[in-house]
Amino acid sequence: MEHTDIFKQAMQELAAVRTIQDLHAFEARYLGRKGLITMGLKGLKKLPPDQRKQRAIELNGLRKELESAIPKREAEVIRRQAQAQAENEHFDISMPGITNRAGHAHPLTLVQQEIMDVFERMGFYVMDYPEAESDFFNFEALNIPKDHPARDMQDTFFLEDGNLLRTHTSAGQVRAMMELKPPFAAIFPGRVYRYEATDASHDHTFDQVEGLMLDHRISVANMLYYMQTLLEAVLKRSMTVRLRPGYFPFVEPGFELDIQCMVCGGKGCPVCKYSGWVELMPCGLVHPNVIRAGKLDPAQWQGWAFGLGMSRMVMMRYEIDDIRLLTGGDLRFIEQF
Ligand code: FA5
Repeated sequence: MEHTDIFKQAMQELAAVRTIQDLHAFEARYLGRKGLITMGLKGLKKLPPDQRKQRAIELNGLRKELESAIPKREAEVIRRQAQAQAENEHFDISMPGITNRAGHAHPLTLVQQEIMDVFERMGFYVMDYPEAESDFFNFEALNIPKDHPARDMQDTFFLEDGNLLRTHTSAGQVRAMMELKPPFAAIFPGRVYRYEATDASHDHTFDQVEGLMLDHRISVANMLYYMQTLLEAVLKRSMTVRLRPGYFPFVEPGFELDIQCMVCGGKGCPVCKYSGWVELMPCGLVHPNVIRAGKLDPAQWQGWAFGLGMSRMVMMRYEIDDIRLLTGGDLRFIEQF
């Protein structure tokens, strides 16, 4: 009989359903708006009156049955799918895991941190200031007027807005005088830029640390003490240095402090240009014109300043034979620290 057939057929089809998609299709086929049961009930009036009641009972019975059987089947299908997935997955507990690579500080950062620690312990203030700087602070305030030949000592990257990339940390000297008010002692580490050809000991982008102390009675001996403390703290071994006269418009007298090349032990190499010496830390007593630019009276205030070539200091400390490795971004090099 037809109604028994449709009931049996529906139950067989439901038992054969293996996926959720098939189950949804099955549900639509029987219970959907155009499904067999819905259409069957709508077509009742076309049946001879004596068959209508029986047919209605069968179809409604089948609908009730399916409405409770479909959710049960759905739960069963989901359970089987999850089971099949779990059986196909392999978990090998002997496989090595994925480790996270821990980063670490760059050698320039390590040395800068040490320098800051040493000076902070001696009561120095650590100052930060802009890398894009005005001509005034980088040159003019440092006793280097526009047409001064000393401008050629440092080739400059000029910016379109009239500023420049600071060529040396000395650019912070007059800022410090204006902001900190003497007496004070400060260091200002920072990146500096020069439009220069590069070689083993020169880069266009490198780091310096400026030291500046302003007080009433300042002497060269006083300055040498701090420079020596710095060198001993960072290089951590005995070293040979030499002090010779040096010219910088913003100091008088001015000196160059050279260190015997630690890469070759003074024998001569590309880092020291085969001279055995590396220029490391020029210094001097602050020129009265610079003190005036800081709106202070040079009759009252004197100062010393040094400009440490920190990138070169890092080279000496770790015996690195090419400065360009420091900012070259080669991880094989950086990972060694
Ligand atoms: C200056 O920059 C002065 N501002 C230093 C100074 C400060 C003098 C305070 C007096 C008082 P100089 O151009 O020589 O000076 O640079 C200072 C140091 O930076 C050098 O001794 C050297 O160690 C380092 N240096 C200079 N040019 C480069 C470069 N292209 N690459 C890497 N290091 C450099």
